[in-house]
Amino acid sequence: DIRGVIFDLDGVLTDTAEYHYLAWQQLADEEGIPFNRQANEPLRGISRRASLMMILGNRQYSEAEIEEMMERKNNYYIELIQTISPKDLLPGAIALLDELRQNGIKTAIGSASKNARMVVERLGIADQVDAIADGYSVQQPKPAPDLFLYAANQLKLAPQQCVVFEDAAAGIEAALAAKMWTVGLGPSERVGSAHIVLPSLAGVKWAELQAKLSD
Ligand code: B16
Ligand code: MG
Repeated sequence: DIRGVIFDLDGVLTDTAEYHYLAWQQLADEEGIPFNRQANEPLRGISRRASLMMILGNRQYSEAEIEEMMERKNNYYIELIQTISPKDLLPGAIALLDELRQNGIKTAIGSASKNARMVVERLGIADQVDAIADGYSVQQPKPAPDLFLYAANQLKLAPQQCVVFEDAAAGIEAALAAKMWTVGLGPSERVGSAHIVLPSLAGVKWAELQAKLSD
């Protein structure tokens, strides 16, 4: 039986991807490194450090320079997310959170972001979830299963009792490695390895989904 749902944040409950992109673009421009929306695509769901490494390519920087750039990007990002409000929840998010609560299903956030807590608070859903696993919770980022296992542990559930909603390939990989059920949101080229693939949370009914997953 599925007893818990773990939501990725960026790309699932809200679309902070645009702000991550704008912040990386500003950093890349300042460093004179070619970067654009298309180059940003593979960064989806990837940790801050891994994202920077992909942007830098084989250019050589010291650890101190790398840390300074991560901090600079993060400052731009934090500035951009100050305007987030409940209207930035993606369609279907609140309805599903409500339905889960009514059905006694526990919920958690499983986000790679160190800013997840701030975003969750600004979205106004901090009281609607039972646990938050974020960029501070574990050492190994997605696609390692650690973050989702941490979230399940917070909910006091076994992995097999949890379903993960993810929009990123690395996130589906992480959830499958954790031996959890998976719902991929977005194109199947990206999340096709999930048990179920849906375009978004819009119109998702827990009762229907549960039936499909236990087939
Ligand atoms: P931060 P998610 C991820 O969030 C983002 O998708 C990814 O673009 C970002 O680099 C990563 O969090 C780390 O975020 O720099 O704020 O710690 O999709 O796992 O909710
Ligand atoms: Mg995501």
